[in-house]
Amino acid sequence: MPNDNKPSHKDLKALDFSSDFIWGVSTAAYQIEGAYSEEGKGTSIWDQFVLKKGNIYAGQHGRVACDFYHRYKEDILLMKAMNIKNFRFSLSWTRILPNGTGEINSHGLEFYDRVIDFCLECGITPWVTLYHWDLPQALEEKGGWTNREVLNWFENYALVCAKHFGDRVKNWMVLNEPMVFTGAGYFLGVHAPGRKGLKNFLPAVHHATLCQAIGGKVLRKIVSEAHIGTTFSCSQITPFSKSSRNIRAAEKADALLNRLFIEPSLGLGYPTESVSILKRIEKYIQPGDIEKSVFDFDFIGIQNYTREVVKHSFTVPYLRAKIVKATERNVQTTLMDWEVYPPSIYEMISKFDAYEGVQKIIVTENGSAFEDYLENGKVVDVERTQFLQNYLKQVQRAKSDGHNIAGYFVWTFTDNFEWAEGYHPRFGLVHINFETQKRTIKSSGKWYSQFLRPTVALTDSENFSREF
Ligand code: IFM
Repeated sequence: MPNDNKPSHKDLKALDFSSDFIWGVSTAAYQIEGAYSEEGKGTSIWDQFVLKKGNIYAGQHGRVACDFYHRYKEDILLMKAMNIKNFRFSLSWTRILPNGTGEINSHGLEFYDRVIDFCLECGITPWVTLYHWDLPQALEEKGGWTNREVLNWFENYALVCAKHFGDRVKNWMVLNEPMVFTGAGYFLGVHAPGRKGLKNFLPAVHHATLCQAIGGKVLRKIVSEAHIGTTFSCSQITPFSKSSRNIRAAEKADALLNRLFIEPSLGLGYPTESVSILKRIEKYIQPGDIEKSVFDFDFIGIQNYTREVVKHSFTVPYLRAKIVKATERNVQTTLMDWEVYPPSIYEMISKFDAYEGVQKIIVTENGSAFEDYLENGKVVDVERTQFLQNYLKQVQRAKSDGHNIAGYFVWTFTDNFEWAEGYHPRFGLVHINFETQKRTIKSSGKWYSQFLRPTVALTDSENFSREF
């Protein structure tokens, strides 16, 4: 195994990439905004899911989260002070359309107007994701992603957003990690809406695939000079051993975790030859759907954190393959129990770049959850800085090997609500005390800031802890 985990890249600078390389930070509405029922916002599946005991670590929820709804100015100013020029955030569907369809909530549009306008005023480019997992509960009650009607609901939502924000927002992503919201939300039941089984998963997958293309087409039609992408979770898959059964198990996991959503969008259809159970998706495919799933994305957003080691297993239904947990493999892990494995990001950039039809890749998420240590009012997170440096080194390697990689966004700006895991795994460059909402730039945040603008050090007044 290459020894790429050593923190030996002190000199890495943004300028080593290219002057037009895009650097930013990523977030998502439910994880940061709070204000869950303010100014006409409707209930989303996550507002609902957090209510059930046992769904979220320690009964936590995103009702206040980082209070970004009220503190967006301070957070954007902090980004500016940290030399961050690109901010990826998602729109909350129920802030804009409280019931998913029908009446528009003007307060919702106005909130995002304020965020977008303030970003632009601060010289920060907004990168907007249409859907980062917070489906309107009213639509879930009609079947959510399993109901083919979602094609119309989503098209209408995309249309409202494109028309309203398209004059100022040019960088769009349609979906965030469809494999995660269908897999965790509609197969395993561990994310909202908590549904399980193939009967939910397969229609959800097919409808999300179609919506991915529908959203792209709406944006292309309405937004002049739009730069349109969608984002995929992806991990390098390593067979547990060289046995043919383990290699076969790894191929199946790769098809499911890495290929399921990109391939239909490129006109290649679903990878049913690798995972035969996926053939059952045909039940939900109507004439013309294969063509309707295709869209010429300007970029593909890849979101990489770890790799998976996979072995054959008789006991796992359908797939006959299982992930060997990183905690059982004696490797360095994050607080999510994910292996720290920087070469995975290189492999994923190469893999997605190899598809004919992929025009360009942007890493729209990469980051890590580690324990943060508070020392004399400072937040020291050496492991996160090392993680970012080591992964970035691999991104740089991919770039110098000629892969078409155009940008990189850290997940995430401030600590936030990490879905079923609640607030414990902190991924932020900026620490939040969730009792007081006090923001403190971590040492990783200072490092990123220096990395982005290496000639100017953060002044002491910018090295601040801020109480907003
Ligand atoms: O927090 C999530 C994000 O919402 C989607 N990608 C992975 C992150 C870390 O788990």
